[in-house]
Amino acid sequence: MQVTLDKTQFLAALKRQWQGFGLQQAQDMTPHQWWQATSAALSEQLSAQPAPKATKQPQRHVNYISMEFLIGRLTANNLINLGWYETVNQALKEQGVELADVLEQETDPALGNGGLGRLAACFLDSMATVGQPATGYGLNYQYGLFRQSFSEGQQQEAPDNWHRESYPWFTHNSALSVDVQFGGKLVKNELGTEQWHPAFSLRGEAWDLPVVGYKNGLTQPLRLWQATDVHPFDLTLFNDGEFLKAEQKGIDAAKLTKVLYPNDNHEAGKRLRLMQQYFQCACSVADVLRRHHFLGRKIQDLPKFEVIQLNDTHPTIAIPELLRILLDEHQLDWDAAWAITSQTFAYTNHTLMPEALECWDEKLVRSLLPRHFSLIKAINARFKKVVEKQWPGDKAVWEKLSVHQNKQVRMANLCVVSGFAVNGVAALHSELVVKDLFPEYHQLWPNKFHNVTNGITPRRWVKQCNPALSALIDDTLKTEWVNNLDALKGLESSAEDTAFCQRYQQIKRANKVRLAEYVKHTMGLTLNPDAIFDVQIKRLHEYKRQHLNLLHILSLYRQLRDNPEMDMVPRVFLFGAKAAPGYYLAKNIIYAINQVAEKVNNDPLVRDRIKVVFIPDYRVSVAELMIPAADVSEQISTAGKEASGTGNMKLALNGAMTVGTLDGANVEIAEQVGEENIFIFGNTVDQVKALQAKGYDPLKIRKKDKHLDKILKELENGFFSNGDKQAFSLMLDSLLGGGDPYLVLADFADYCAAQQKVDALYRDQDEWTRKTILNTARVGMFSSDRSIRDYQQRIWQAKR
Ligand code: NBG
Repeated sequence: MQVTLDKTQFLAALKRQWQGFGLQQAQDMTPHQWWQATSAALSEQLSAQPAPKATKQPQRHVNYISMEFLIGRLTANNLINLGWYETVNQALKEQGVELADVLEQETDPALGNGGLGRLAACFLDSMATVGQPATGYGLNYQYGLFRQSFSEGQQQEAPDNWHRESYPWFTHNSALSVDVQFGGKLVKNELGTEQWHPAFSLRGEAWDLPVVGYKNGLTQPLRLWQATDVHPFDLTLFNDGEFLKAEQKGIDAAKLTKVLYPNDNHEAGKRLRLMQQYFQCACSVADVLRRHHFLGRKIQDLPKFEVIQLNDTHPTIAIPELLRILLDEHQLDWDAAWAITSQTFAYTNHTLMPEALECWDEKLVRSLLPRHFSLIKAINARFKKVVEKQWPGDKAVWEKLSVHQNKQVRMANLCVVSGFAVNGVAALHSELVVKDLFPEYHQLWPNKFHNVTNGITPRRWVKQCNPALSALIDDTLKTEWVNNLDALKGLESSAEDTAFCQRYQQIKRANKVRLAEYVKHTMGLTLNPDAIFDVQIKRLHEYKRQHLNLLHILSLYRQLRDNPEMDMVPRVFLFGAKAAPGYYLAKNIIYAINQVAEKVNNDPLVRDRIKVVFIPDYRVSVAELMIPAADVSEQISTAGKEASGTGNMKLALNGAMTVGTLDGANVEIAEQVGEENIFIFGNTVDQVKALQAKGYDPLKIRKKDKHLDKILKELENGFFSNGDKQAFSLMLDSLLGGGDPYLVLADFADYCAAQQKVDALYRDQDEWTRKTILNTARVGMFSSDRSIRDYQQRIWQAKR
């Protein structure tokens, strides 16, 4: 049941806000204060809604623990999901203010790196929408993902202080605080049982954001833990005259949730990171148990009512934490405690990249969490018996499967051994998880392994970011499709309707104009909205191969200079990507793209047929502008490396044609839209494996391909870098001397061929439009509502 907003009450709440700012009238507010006041007033109105009647809960409550929730701006999203947008729009208009302008004032809460964190945000939205009872658990970072700018083409990082202390959607309930212990030692008591004597403790405060279901009256919490000291102010020191030191402990504690680690698909391995992980898990597990006890339920029934979903291995330490509480505080015996634990946890794997699979140094784990380390060893010892039974005397298998090996704790293994379910995030990825990553585990427990293909929320990724397209779909389908995305199938016949095609085309063009205005405003560059907008937006990573895209640009530029009259459809190559600050090769690729952009964009010979634009500080709100404006979606990772991808889904849904490898969810997108409506190129997973097995040599490819050789030479000889021959050496060394681990050169020719097909098709605007409409119509299965229903059926609510 949708809840309604009373305009008079909203205006009264708004008034309380500006009065709180000490102003005489609403009109005295700055634009930012308008956003602040509007959001705070809405937050107040939302909190005042009566809680929906608790249903007799037949389903397990989902506790989704994730180090990252890349939620993006909330005010617009909440207005849409609440169904309050129009009322508030009207109310503000009467005050002479445009809601759309007000919404632009919000700083993105950037509490995640990329796909993994954004997926978590989409899943919360979908769980609230489909009525899956859930709590999201994360950390309330003071600084989100760094802000990116470019200085002479090089990435610069600045801290992202998003002002969590004044973010209007937070509610804080001090009754929910949890104290978390660290360090110290284990002492055996007279009975020989281990007792943990921790060295220090920190307090976790619960800061909640509302996750609003789409027009169903349901709101669930995203609970973000924030660290403070248990005794933030030391009165003894203060009384001794040490005024500055008196607050020192509080300041130290606050360091824990100061900053998000800026790595994507790469483990950080640092002590502070492990502390963050444990802090988050300890707070969250305590919270789950508190709710369980509050409802008067028996501890043995925990798995009947609760499931803890681990978003990648980052929250793995929650497993020994629950076990510890059951053994040490509830005094259960091992079998009882293990039965509960192993039925409560489920684990999602998000990557096969070896450098992203977390392993913790045993010394670190032991010093920070001695009791947990001891429990991990106990889990491992018991598991050894299982392995010994299946593979008697096979040392190699044990070395592979063991949870604790070579002085390392392997988090993924701990998850598989201790959880009741493991899933990958796209069909191909889940197959590789079973075949390449965990084959022996699969042999042991075939029923533990599942696939749940990722999805995206249509609320943010069409309704909110592409209002014109949403209106067209409303007019055409005349039914609610935003929470039933399969309904888009009904648009297939419209692909043959001229009037519809025209409107669809006009909407795309208007979205391109809107993006061009943003680029003009922020970068001073003029874009031609009639050019193909070719978009690659994702973290910067070698395996995602932004440098393959760059080589194609260089190929076109070379051809234009060889043949200045060459007939090509003008193209704007748009990039958005952050590189982890310590990932120098990725930063070198950014630099290379920017240097090429500088040259190409200013070469009169090019006559704007190629434009290269690296939009700085790519983030959710920028994605919301770029995705509706894209004609081409670049999904060009080396086959087998991208677990799923979710940008690919957003772009196809908003009417971009995909140029992609058979990797991750691209495989399923191709199945859905039909091979004739997507540009697939490149080596497949099996071909990649075969190439590498027989000893792939990029230099041979270079030797054979004269055109490619010329392009590479121009990167090497300083043509794009004012004579500096070393400017791109990190990138070039990896491509050439380094053996090209991601097979960029191996896919280059086929990639260029696919791009030629793009050029040819775009000339036939009717055919192009028809195909993009079919993309929109056929990607309904990539709604995250469907992902959540799959989780329910296959994992959370499955019969056990
Ligand atoms: C990322 C994958 C993406 C995938 C998202 C969400 C990590 C560890 N993995 O392909 O690289 O779409 O997870 O599942 O960030």
